[in-house]
Amino acid sequence: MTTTAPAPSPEVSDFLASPVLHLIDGRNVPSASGEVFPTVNPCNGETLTQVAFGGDEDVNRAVSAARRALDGPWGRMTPAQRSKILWRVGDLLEERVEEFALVEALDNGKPLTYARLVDVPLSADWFRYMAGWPTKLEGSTIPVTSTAAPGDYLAYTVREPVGVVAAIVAWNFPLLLAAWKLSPALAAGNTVILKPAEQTPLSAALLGEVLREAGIPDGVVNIVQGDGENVGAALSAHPGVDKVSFTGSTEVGRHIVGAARGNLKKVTLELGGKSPNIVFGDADIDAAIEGAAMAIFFNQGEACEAGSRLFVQSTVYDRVVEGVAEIASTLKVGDSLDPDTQMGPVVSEKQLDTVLGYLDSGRAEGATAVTGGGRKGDVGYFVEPTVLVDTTPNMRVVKEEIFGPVVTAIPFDDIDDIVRTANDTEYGLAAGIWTSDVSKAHNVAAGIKAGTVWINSYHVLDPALPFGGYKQSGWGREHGAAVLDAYTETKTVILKKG
Ligand code: TXE
Repeated sequence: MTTTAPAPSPEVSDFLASPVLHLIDGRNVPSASGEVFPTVNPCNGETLTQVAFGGDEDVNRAVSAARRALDGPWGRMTPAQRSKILWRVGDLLEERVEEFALVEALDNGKPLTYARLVDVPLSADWFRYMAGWPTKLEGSTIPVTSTAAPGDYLAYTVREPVGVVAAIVAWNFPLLLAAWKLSPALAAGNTVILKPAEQTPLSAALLGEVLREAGIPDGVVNIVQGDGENVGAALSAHPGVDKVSFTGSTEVGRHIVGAARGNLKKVTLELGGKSPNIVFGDADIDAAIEGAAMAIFFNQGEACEAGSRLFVQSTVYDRVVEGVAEIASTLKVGDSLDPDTQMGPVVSEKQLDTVLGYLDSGRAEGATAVTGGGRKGDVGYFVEPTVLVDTTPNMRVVKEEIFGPVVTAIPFDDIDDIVRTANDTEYGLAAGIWTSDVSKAHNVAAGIKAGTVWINSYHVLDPALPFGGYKQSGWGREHGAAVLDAYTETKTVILKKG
């Protein structure tokens, strides 16, 4: 694949010139074992730099540092002081937007243009939104009325941090997912060990610099790099960790729940999806076509809420499929640093094999690719934006999360049937509805079993809006006021009055 990509900036070249270390107790340190692993640019498979490969000892040190920091200056800070620091993190991210965007694009493969417009500014938004919460975590005064507790009582609740939080994140939005975990955890006064995905360790290391510069005390945020089998599993099972907040596959979510049983640590999970995107005949069809394409092809289809099952009312099916296929075939797929690129490669060779495996299985089971259907080029991990038709409900491409730029387009006639079909999945993260009939929109939204339903829009995420999954798409909600419940314990205090 040809590229007109610019060379990385001097700051980023300097950053990549030495191995990326862990951040433990305020210091950048190598692994206790001295081991490193490479992180590669998915546009060409070349190594970007080496990264410390964490193990048990690094995890133990990070957990001890986080435990100590709970009772240190962080625990003694006023909520207003914590607010200021979180706001400053947002400012610093914005100041260094170019550097963060470049690192994210190189490491993940997403277009630099989108990293600059979406990943970095949204991460700043999250820190700023959450900066408002420390001063608003209130308890309440509650009347005691039980017949078993005669007497005059004063009872009230206070919100306290859960304690030491392990934040284990995926590789599709490395910086943003870290912001989704860190900003509410810190707003609520917790300390954190962040484990970035091994495919995309870089932006977290830069975030570590920003957090320290903003005034986060030593040990409050620790970053342990490495893989899931070693670092992720050790954190999930660690008796010194009070809570795990995870974003990743449903399969690993199950492992984490199992590992967390030892000390019954709190667990919240943001997992996979196979979200329905439903276009009715009365929709603004041009907007629906564009929305349906963006719902699946944004971020190479590597989005947990991607609209990967496109249901279209029969009356407009041909037009919508043709329109989405037209967009797919004209999307500029290329090097993440090329300013014209609209879609980059998938994140890794493993992910490329997974997506190509699904395309093979779809073909073998009788599906047809209207456009795309294979790998693009032979350098890097590029996949053609693909629209599949002639599917049946039991095909793997219809049932399983592909996590690549592949959509199945399926016709429907009846509104009751479509709600049933849309819900015929083990997932329940998100859904889209395209119609100009307001009653229909709300009726269908009421019937859909998913944590987020977009009407005449898609992928709209906001720090104030709860986000999370029904069914096997997760436990708990992130963002908004809802996420603070997941990062606080409520203590009830009861005083018998004199
Ligand atoms: O994710 P993993 P993978 C889905 C998507 C994708 C599939 C596989 O369908 O094709 O998952 O991706 C850490 N204990 N999603 O294998 O393994 C790991 O190191 C503790 C959807 O890359 O779930 C990384 O930091 N942690 C998803 C994180 O889990 C473990 C986004 C996620 O990696 C661990 C990503 C273990 N035993 C993939 N094993 C979404 N919800 O958006 C791994 N990890």
